[in-house]
This record gives sequence, C-alpha cells and structure tokens, in this order.
Amino acid sequence: MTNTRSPRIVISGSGVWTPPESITNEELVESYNAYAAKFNVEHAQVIASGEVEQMPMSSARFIEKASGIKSRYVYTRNGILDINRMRPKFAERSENEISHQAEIAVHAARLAMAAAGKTAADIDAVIVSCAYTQRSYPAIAIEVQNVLGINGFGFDMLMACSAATFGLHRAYDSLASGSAACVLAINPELVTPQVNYCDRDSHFIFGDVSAAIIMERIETAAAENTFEILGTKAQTQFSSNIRSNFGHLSRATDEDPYGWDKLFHQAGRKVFEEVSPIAADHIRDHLASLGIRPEEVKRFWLHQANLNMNKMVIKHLLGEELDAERIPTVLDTYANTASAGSVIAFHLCSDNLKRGDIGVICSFGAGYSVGSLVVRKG
Ligand code: CO8
Repeated sequence: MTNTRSPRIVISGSGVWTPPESITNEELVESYNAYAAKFNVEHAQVIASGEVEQMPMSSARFIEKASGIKSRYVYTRNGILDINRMRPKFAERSENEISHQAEIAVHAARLAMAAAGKTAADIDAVIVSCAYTQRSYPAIAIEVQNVLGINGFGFDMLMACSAATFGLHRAYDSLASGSAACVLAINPELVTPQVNYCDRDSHFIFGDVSAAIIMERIETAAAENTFEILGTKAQTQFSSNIRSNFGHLSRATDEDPYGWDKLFHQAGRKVFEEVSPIAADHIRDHLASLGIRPEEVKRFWLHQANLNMNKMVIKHLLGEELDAERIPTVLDTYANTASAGSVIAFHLCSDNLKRGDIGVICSFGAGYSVGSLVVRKG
C-alpha cells in the first residue's frame, strides 16, 4: 500500500477556533416554544379557520435523540434567543475593519500555522472553503492573506458541507502540480445567520466555528505530527433536498430576499436515507482504489451532521456499531458546523494514532456531495 502519486504531500498542522459563546438545546427550545406559543395566540383565528397551521412545539429530548446534538457554539448569542428577533445580531463593520468571517478565519489559521511551525513567509496559497461567504468580493481568502502577510494567491470556494474536503483536494492538487509549495486551507463557518430559528425541524442543527489545515510537500514538513495524503476522491449528484435560495438574483426577481426558502431548509429524513449509503460506498471505493480494506482503517473522521447518520454509514461500511474512539463525534458540543465537522474531529482526535496508522477524512451533504482523503500518520 504505497502512494504511487508523486510528489508526497502531508497535512502538517491543524487548528480550530471555537467561539466563546454557546447555546444549549434547552435554551434554544425554550425560546422557540415561546415564539411558537406567541404565534399561535396571535394567529388563533386563522389557525381555527384552517388558513394557517398551528406551530408545533420543539423538544430538547427529541433533538438529542434525533441528532446527537446537545449544544452548539455561536459567533454571538445576541438576538438568537430573542423571540421578537429569532436571528443573530452582528455588529456592522466598516470597509476599513476586518470582516467577521476573515477574523475567525485568521484565528484558526494562526493556530494551524503554529501547529505546523510555519510563518506567513512559508505559505503561498490561501483557500477559504465553506458553506457561505459573507460577500462575493473581494474574496475572504485575499483579505486573510493580507492580514497574515502571505504572498502568492488566495481564493474562496463554496461547497456546503463538503467544502472542507473539496478545499483540501484543491490544496493537494496545487501542491502536486507545483503551483503552490505550502497551502493554508480554512473553513470559517458562520452559519447561524442562515438558520431559520422559527422552523422546528431545523432550528437546532447548526453552530459556528472556524477550522484550518496546513498542507505541504513532505520535504518541507518539520512538524512532529504529519499525515501523508494517500489519495483524494470526490463525488457529486444533484439533489434539492438540502437547499438555500439566498443569492444576488433576489433583487432582480422581486422576491423577498429573506423568505423561508432563502434560509437553510432540507428534507432531513430523505437526506439521511439517501446520503448515508452514498457516503459508505464512496469510502469503500476510495479505500479499495488504494488497496486498503475498511477494517484496516484506524480512524474515520466523518462529517458531523447527525450521529445516527454516522452510525448508519459505519453499519453499511463495516457492519458494526459505532466505536466512539475509532469514529469520533463532536456533534454533542459543536452541532453541525457545515463543512468544518470532519476537520474538528481530525484536529481533536488524531494525536493518539501511531506511525503508519491509516485514517479517512470524509464529508458529505448538500449537492449531494461527498469528499474524502485517505491519510497515513507519518
Ligand atoms: N422537536 C420535536 N419534534 C420534532 C422536531 C423538534 N425540534 N423536529 C421534527 N420533529 C418531529 C417531526 O415533525 C416528525 O413528526 P411526525 O412523525 O409527526 O411527522 C418527527 O419529529 C420525526 O421527524 P423526522 O423523521 O424528520 O426526524 P429524524 O429522525 O429524521 O431527524 C433530522 C431529523 C435530525 C433533521 C435528521 O433527519 C437529519 O439530521 N438528517 C440528515 C440531515 C443532514 O445531514 N443534512 C445535512 C445538512 S448540512 C449541509 O449539507 C450543509 C448545508 C450548508 C449549511 C447551512 C447552514 C445554515
């Protein structure tokens, strides 16, 4: 099982910036239920006549059982629990100040750079890859590049929940082709502004975070902990089952730019049932292409959308129950952080692997999309 792809490329550092504020299921449910009760009283007549549906109550017990989520970190609690607002309130910043998203990207970047023992002078490419960027241009990556003092190039890319792995694939390709010598790939996920806190089915799913990885050629890596990339694999298949129609066309189509369909919405059960086998087959095929059996893999850093979904992926793949050490979960405290989940799991749960151990980083979600990297501890 050797890497026939040349040159040899490694992940040499990772970092996770966790927002200082968090919201528990109980807090979120209390505010949603108060909002729903108020709505039902205020709309009692139209609800009674059948014109409007009564808002159902949410439950902290349901959320934990259905998703594995107990709490989530948020960029700010401000506004989210206010039943007269039901969305976060960020302070507006001028064009002369660092943008919110670039700031959290820089926090994670600095942690990853320190772990890899790199300074700005060592890095020549910055990829910001996530579910949303707070503006179209200039790219958040170029702002990050400027703040950190990095020469070379930077670009943004969007790929929903698979943004981290797809971003790492682009990092790998840049290193393999020689267009970069050391890449900083960041997933600054500011997703709470896109959560519909008035929707019982999805108000609990997401949290904010920022994660970063340094990737470089093996010759330049000086970090103690490195993971060689043995292979990358990506797959997409169109589906509208996870969707947000937020975009610049709203102004021209005269739609409400903040309507429910402009926020995150999904057919969660369908996603669960359709994506789990796709992800399991994807991982099996990727490993097979490298001559590795799933049983040989010491760690699976899976996308963190739903604990039951990860159990299903592992059941399809290994025919086994989920082993908490081998398949780490960070959902309980971080919730779904869009693309960053598998990188958080990798960052927090890779230290105790031994030299030569094989691991798989895999994300899956909207698109549909699945991305994976098979790595070997150096
Ligand atoms: N409290 C109480 N009951 C509830 C609640 C609630 N909060 N929510 C739903 N219910 C009810 C339902 O209405 C349903 O009632 P009934 O049986 O009467 O119809 C019952 O509970 C069961 O509902 P479900 O069958 O929908 O419950 P599930 O067990 O399927 O759990 C989940 C729902 C948790 C949503 C689950 O389906 C899931 O996680 N699916 C996978 C989804 C997934 O992975 N999505 C990926 C999305 S992330 C992504 O790709 C990135 C997008 C970009 C980021 C966006 C950031 C904003």
